Amino acid sequence: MQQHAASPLTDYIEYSPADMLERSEHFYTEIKRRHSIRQFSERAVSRQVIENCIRAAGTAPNGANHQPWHFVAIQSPEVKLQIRQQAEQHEQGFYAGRAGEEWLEALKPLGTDADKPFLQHAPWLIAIFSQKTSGVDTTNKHSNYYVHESVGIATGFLINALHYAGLVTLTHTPKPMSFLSKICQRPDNERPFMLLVVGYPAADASVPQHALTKKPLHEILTVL
Ligand code: IYR
Repeated sequence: MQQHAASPLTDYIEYSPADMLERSEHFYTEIKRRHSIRQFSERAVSRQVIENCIRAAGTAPNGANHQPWHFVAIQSPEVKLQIRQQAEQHEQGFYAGRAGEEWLEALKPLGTDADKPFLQHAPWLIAIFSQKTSGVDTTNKHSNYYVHESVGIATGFLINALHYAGLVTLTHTPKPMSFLSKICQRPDNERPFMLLVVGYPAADASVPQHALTKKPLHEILTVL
């Protein structure tokens, strides 16, 4: 390796092979309880919980440690309403035909439509932005690398952290999403990546049966 400033690894924890197996099983059991939820309760969620989950997302591996992301956590009823109205306006065009027949057919088992009440009623929306430029110094002069991969991993960490805390989420990607940049007043070097809806499930929340069927291991795994 090239010369570089480094600190010793002090926080690694080694588990016995038996504990490792148990932990891997436990994690799978935990994460398979995570579902995309579209019916949210209006119950409040504390800002500290959201902040801790964003801290967790910010530890994600990423290109050259430029950390090319920004999170906007929205609890303001006015801003949520604005987001709902604009998202629904775009989604109406999408469902009225812009999506195309094949895409609309693929969405039928999920039961989705242009109506997005959760954008107004869930306690938090987290708008995730990716940064094409910035570098570590945020002077905005440097390129970022593997931006989509990096922000995708950070978003995965965030979804995981929120699930671990006991909250439910929906990954929402209104199309187009550029209205989010304006509403959230984000600079030119940023693009909206995803809108995460966060909160408690409504008492009558449901999961589309279609979404519960996961490909078996032999289909998703090749061991060489
Ligand atoms: N963005 C739309 C459509 C949609 C697209 C996919 I791919 C989904 O998995 C679910 C929905 C919407 O949110 O309704």
